[in-house]
Formats: sequence, C-alpha cells, structure tokens
Amino acid sequence: MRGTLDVRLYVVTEPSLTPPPRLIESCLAAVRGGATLVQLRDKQATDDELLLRAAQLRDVLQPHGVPLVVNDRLDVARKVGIGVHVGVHDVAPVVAREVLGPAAVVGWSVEDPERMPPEQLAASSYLAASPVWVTPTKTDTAHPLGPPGVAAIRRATDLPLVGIGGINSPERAAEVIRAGADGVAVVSAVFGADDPQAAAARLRAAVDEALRGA
Ligand code: TZP
Ligand code: MG
Repeated sequence: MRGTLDVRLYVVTEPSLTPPPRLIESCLAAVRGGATLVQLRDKQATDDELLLRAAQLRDVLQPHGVPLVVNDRLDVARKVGIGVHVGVHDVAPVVAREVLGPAAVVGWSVEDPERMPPEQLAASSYLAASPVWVTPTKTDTAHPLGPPGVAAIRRATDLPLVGIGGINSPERAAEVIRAGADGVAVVSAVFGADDPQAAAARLRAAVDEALRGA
C-alpha cells in the first residue's frame, strides 16, 4: 500500500440510502465489515444538521481508528476537526490543506489524468479516480475513466488512490485494484445492500485478495 492512509474500503454515505436515523448504524456496520475510511456526503442537510451528524460520526468512528471526511464542506471539516473530500468544482486541495493543517485528511477527486497539478497533488492525502464506471448514484459525472484511466493516474502519482463510481461487485473492485488503485470507494454496493456489513466484508475480501496479487 502506498502512503500511510488506509483506503482499502472507503464508504460514502448518501441520504437516500443512509437516512439520518440509520446513518450511524449503517456506518458502523460498514466498519464491522472492513471499511477503513468513511465520507459523510449529504447535500440536503442544513448546516446545523451536517455539523451534528459529522460530530456524532467522528465520535463513533474514532475508537475504530477509522477517519471521517466530509464532502465539499471545508467549513464543517474545520469546525468538527475532521478531513474533507473535494471535487473539481470545489475548493482546491491547497486551500483545504492551508485551512485544515498538515495532519488532516484531504481527498481530491480526479477526472482527468492530464489535469493533476503538482501543487494540488502535494496538498492531497489521497486521490479518487472519478468515475471509473457510469453509476445511477451520481449522474452529473465526467466521462468514465475505466480501469485504463485508473492505471494512467497510478502512473502519474504515488498517492493513495481509490476508484469511485459503479463499483457494484467484488469483481469490479478487484478490477480497480488490478488497474493500480489501493482501494475502492462505494456508495450503493454497501449502503444499498440488505446487509451492509456482509456486503462490505465481501468487497474488502476482494480488495485484499487483489492487493496480494498486485
Ligand atoms: N463520485 C463519483 S461517482 C460517485 C461519487 C460520489 C457515486 C458512486 O456511487 P456508487 O453507488 O458506488 O456507484
Ligand atoms: Mg464535491
């Protein structure tokens, strides 16, 4: 594994699949199944709701040693003392790094291996190749990178790298790892499953096996 951050199984919340009453329990189930990193992604919550959920999740994940990042919201990350994940249309990693300091987790979505300025890479803790495949979970994505796009990003950087988008089976998870990623980021494959813990465990096993073969 490259870097020190464990990105083997990265779960991303989605309000329609992890509604607030079940948010904490869903994330803990994913962690019991082997999730190593959690992103709170909720574009509907009010500021107060997001702050509260972020603080609650931070507290329940902390004993498991699983870091929490919040999608987009640098202000929330700063107030709650967690990391942030930014995309191409959000604040740049250098800005997030400046605000959150050297120890924070700053994740960056990359849609094009040709557009990864060195200063943004230097400010990032990990990269998410986005999307690997078309996904119904997020339709306003860039053109899918496919495993070859993941491989191109891998060639350009040693940062911890995950694929995201359409990773809906252990087979696809293994394909992303074989392309050079260190882990996979998923929404529906875990949180859309009847048994999120078991689904996470199956994905994690596929990732671990593919990493052993990498
Ligand atoms: N960013 C790029 S694709 C995506 C996000 C948040 C959604 C991934 O969802 P799923 O269900 O794992 O395909
Ligand atoms: Mg974003």
